[in-house]
Amino acid sequence: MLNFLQANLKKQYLCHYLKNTMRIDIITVSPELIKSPFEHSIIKRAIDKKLVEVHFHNLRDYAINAYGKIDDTPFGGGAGMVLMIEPIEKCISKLQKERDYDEIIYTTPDAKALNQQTANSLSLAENIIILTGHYKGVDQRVRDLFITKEISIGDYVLSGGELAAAVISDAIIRLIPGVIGDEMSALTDSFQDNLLAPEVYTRPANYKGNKVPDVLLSGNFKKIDIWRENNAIARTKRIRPDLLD
Ligand code: 6GU
Repeated sequence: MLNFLQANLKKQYLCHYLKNTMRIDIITVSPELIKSPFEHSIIKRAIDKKLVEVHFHNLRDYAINAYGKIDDTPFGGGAGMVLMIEPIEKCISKLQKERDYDEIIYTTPDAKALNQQTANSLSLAENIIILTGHYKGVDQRVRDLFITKEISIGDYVLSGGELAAAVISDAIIRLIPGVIGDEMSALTDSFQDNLLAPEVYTRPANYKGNKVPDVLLSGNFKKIDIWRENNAIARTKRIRPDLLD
């Protein structure tokens, strides 16, 4: 945690002086499916402020023939289509000729699940590619030859990796220094210290007899900090005891 805080701070200064912009290239069969999460709220603001650039690449533009062929049936038989290596290699190598990439990520349910630590470390990268899984997956040689990191977003199956790529990008982008106004707010989120966030309340202090804990109205910030810490620990024990192991 401390290492991440230090690295995040360092990036904050470096970005300020060098004016670097993080770049995410998303290679997908359905660019339209994935674009809208980048057009709203915090992520849109990050793009508008030039703290991050997100580029979408339609794999179909790298098809092996004029009919737009990018997938084929699996050798050995079985259901579903497999994305071919050639279009993917063409797209990745075009991007690699333009700049170096820190990671080439593949979204797939058969990988380790994304966690805050992975998001923290990816937020320090300069350029990343995310290849989104689709259909029955990609030819294994793509994973062996080009992919440096495989990420799932949990133990359930989505109909494609596009939503996962949006989730991963969001988790990364909000950590880039300057994206969230109050820097401490991203760094004190649930999971940053393996604890769930404490409960929060706002006005009215009494809603139809349901009262806000007195301590939060006390104005005693030391007591409030202690209450929040204890509340976070109690909630974590109750809801996610695995985080405390
Ligand atoms: Cl990354 N892709 C798909 N298709 N399903 C998922 C996933 C990814 N992560 C969890 N389920």
